[in-house]
Amino acid sequence: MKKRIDLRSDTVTEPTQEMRDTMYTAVVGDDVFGEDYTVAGLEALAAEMLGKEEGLFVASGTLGNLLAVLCHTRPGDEVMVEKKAHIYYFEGGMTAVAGVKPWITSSDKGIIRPDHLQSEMRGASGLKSNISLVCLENTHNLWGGTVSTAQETDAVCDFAKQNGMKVHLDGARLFNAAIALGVPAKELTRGSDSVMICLAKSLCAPVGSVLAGDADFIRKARGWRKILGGGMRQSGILAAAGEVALRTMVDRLAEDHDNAKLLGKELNCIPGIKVDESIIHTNLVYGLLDPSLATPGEFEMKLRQHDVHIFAASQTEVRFCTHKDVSRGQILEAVSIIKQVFGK
Ligand code: TLP
Repeated sequence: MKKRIDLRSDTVTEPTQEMRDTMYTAVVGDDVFGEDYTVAGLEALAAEMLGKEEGLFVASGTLGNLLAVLCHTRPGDEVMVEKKAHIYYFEGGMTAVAGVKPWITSSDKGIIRPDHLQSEMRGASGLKSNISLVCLENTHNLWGGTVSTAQETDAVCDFAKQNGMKVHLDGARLFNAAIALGVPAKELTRGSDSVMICLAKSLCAPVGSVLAGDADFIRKARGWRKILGGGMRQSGILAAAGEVALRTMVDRLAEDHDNAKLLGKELNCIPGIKVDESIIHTNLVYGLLDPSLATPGEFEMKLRQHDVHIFAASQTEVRFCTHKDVSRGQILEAVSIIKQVFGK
């Protein structure tokens, strides 16, 4: 049977056999009572890899980001976010739950520098800034999986600290950034007060994210997690897969990045699709469609009929995401189907 080629997101990845086996035999307890040692093991491993004191296992990246905002701010505060940041663009919790006001900053393709923050530092009233938190994103999803280096992150964290602001890093795909740069992930988190990483994206675990920071921050985040109904019981079943993800799935990300470069190059040869290959360093590829070829919605629908799945990301762009469950051969097959369907 022909296998579907699913390039919508790395969230579609299936757990590995080792993850399934480890889940089956995981030792579990009631995590709300602090008795699930598999969860505790995952949290400790993640904290160690991220250079933070403690970690907290949460159901999703969205929840991890929201807990960070709740812990770092008070209602009425302003939070500096990049205009296409996932936490602002797709997640509603910042305003709906935390009661803070997003304060938008520009960036250089998702990479924020101190001068970007500096130019936005005046508060909403035009008087003293009320900004208590800066949110970063690495890799930056909507800008094409762009990568901020350790130096770029340090610079913006130093600036925030000097101006009395905390920094939270949305690292849903932080390990992709670390592999692309060839540095340990903890170099990219050393200046931030907190970081969220996703286990269920490119690392292929079935569920979950980890929020990490100092012990006091995690104590508060644990309290907020309970208030929001995010306390889980025998969640070691899920954490077991997450631990395998952190141990075994990081180094292989280079393969996804190579496949993304190949895909970007091939797509660029198709008339009507424009890809900025210079920004492909990780596993995301965005293609700008000429309206005469198709709208992103039409592009998505037509390819679906051939069992190739992509994501209409905006009115003008489509997104392709490479991951463990799409081989190099399938990338080439997808390109050949796109040529067949949209070739003139
Ligand atoms: N991103 C998903 C969906 O939004 C479509 C994707 O496929 O890219 N931060 C970043 C940078 C993300 O990309 C995502 C998910 C999240 C946070 C939220 O994670 P989840 O889905 O676990 O809540």
